[in-house]
Amino acid sequence: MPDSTDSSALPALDTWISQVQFLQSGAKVSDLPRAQIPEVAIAGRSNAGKSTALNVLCQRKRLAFASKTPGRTRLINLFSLIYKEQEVGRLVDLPGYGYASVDKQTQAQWQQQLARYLDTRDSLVGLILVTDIRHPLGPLDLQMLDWFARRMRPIHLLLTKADKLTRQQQQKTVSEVQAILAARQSKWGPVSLSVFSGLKKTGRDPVLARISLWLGLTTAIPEAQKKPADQLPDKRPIEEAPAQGGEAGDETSVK
Ligand SMILES: Nc1nc2c(ncn2[C@@H]2O[C@H](COP(=O)(O)OP(=O)(O)OP(=O)(O)O)[C@@H](O)[C@H]2O)c(=O)[nH]1
Ligand SMILES: [Mg+2]
Repeated sequence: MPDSTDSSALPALDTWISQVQFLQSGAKVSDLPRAQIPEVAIAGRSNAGKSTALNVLCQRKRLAFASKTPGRTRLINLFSLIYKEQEVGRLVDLPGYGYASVDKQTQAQWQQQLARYLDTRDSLVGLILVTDIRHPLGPLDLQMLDWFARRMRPIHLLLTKADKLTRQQQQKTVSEVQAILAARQSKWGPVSLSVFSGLKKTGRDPVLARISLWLGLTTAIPEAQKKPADQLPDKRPIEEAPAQGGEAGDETSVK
């Protein structure tokens, strides 16, 4: 944790995010370290590109395991953002939802832990929802948004695999998605969005800006990080997880 007397501003996250370190994996939320450090989680449909996005954001090749086989990430993986030898935030790579090719019991266990993490983790300060720009906001993503919005945490929708579309197609999709977000704003709250490509490594800046904002890294060392976890807002009982099956540059905030 940063020294409480340190009031100096942190340099831009981009200049030190690559210092990120693997912290711990857990099959269950109860296996995770105490919720004392603010966490930004990366969720989305299986194979959407979550682990790749994490690697590219951190400018690291194999920090998180990415694979063309859906269901690659099976654990909740925590990574520490280290600045001047102090842990100032965490990034969390989550298992995907909607992957049908594992047995039902395993699938149910992942989903239960994913839901439990998103629903109860006190230190969760924001969610990056990764969705494939070619078929964004599928039924499961919509369900996730409906469900997660109750936690009143900010959400950033990352339209990834942008390299698969032309610039014009990207813009069309962004407009369509913005219209959906605007129509559901009363339910979901403001959801920001940006376009990304893990392959081309483009679109990092808007996401890093969100992460910085949520972790309070834009100005001085954030007060939120000096508070015990139980002072962070909102803790609600677990409800049913989003069901199986759906899908998920330029900063394009709909705020
Ligand atoms: N063309 C393209 N392929 C991508 C991009 N991002 C990820 N991929 C590919 O999509 C596949 C899945 O990527 P992952 O990052 O493992 O996806 P994930 O969401 O972490 O998947 P699970 O852990 O299984 O839920 C891999 O074959 C990646 O190389 C992208 O921006 N462009
Ligand atoms: Mg993954």
